[in-house]
Amino acid sequence: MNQNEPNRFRVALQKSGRLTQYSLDLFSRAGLKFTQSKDQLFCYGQNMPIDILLVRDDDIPGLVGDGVCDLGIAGLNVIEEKRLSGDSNGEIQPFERVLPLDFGHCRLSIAGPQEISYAGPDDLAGRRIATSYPGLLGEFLRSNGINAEIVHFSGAVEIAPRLGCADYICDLVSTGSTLAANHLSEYVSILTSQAWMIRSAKLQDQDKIALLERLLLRIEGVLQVRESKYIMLHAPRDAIAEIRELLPGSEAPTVLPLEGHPDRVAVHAVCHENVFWETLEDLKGAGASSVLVLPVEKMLA
Ligand code: PRT
Ligand code: ZN
Repeated sequence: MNQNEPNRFRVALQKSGRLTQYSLDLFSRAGLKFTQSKDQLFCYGQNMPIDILLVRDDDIPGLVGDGVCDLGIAGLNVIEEKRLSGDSNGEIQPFERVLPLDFGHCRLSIAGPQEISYAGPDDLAGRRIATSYPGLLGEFLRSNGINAEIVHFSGAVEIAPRLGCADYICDLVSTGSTLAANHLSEYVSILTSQAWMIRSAKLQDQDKIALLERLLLRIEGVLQVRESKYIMLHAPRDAIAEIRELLPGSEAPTVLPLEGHPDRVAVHAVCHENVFWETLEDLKGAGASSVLVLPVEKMLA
C-alpha cells in the first residue's frame, strides 16, 4: 500500500475518541474495505481509491481546509471554532459543510455554581469564563454586547471555578453528569452540535469530485436506512387514500392487485420514520390486514 499515490481520495477521521467508531462504521456500511497500516494512522482503501487518515479531531478542519484531505468528519463545535479562529486571522477557511451525520450530539453551554441563579447574559458581564472554545464564546458574548474575560483552558474546564481560575465555564455537555458531579448548573446553551461531514473547497479534480458524489449517495443511503422500514400490507381498494396518510414518512407506495380479490390490493411502501405499534393498529382500523414491517438493509436514492 502506497500512502503517496496521487489521485487517491483522502478522508480525515478521529483516531481515538467519541466519533471514531461511528465514523469508521459509516464508511464500512457504505461498502468500503480498508487495510490499516502498522502505526494504525492510515487505512488504505482496498476496493475504492479512498484512504483514511486517523488524526486528532481538532486537526480535521485544518487538514481538509489545507487540501491535505478531501473530506473529514468532526463535531460542529470543532468546525465552528476553527472557522472563527480563521475569520479572526483574516483567513477564509476553505472547507464546506456537506452533511450532518446524526451522531456525536452535544451542546456547548455556559455553566456555573449551582447556588447562583442565572437570569440572562447580563449576569456574565465583568466575569471570568474558562473555556477551550474562545472563538465561539467570544462570538456569543459579542452578539449579546457583554464584556467578560475569557480564560483559555485546554482541558478539564469543569474544575476551573473550584481552582479559583474562573467564575463560570463554557464547555460541551451531553448528559449533564460531569456538570452535576462538579456542582455546576447549565445556564445557557450557545451551540447545538453533532458530527458533520466537511469537504475541502480546494477539491478541483473531476475524478475525485465524481468519487465524492458516489460516496455521498452511499452515505446518505446508510443514514436513511437507519430509521427506514419496509411495510407490506393488504387493504381494501377504496381505503388506499386513508392508508397512504397513515404511513409515516413514505413517498408514493406501490399498489398491486391481489389475485382473486378484486376489491383488495397489496400496498408496499418504504417509511422514512419509525413505525410504532400505534401506526399498525391505525392501519388495521382502516381495513389493512397481513401487515408486515421489515428493516431496510441498503438504499440508493
Ligand atoms: O484526542 P482528540 O482531540 O481527538 O479527542 P477529544 O478528547 O478532543 O474529543 P472527544 O473524543 O472527547 O470528543 C469528540 C467530539 O465528540 C467532540 O468534539 C464533540 O463534538 C462530541 N461530543 C459529544 C463530546 C461530548 N458529546 C461530550 N460529552 N465531546 C466531549 N464531551 C465531554 C465534555 O467536554 C465534558 O468533559 O464530556 C463531558 C461532558 O459529558 P456529560 O455526558 O457528563 O455531559
Ligand atoms: Zn480534540
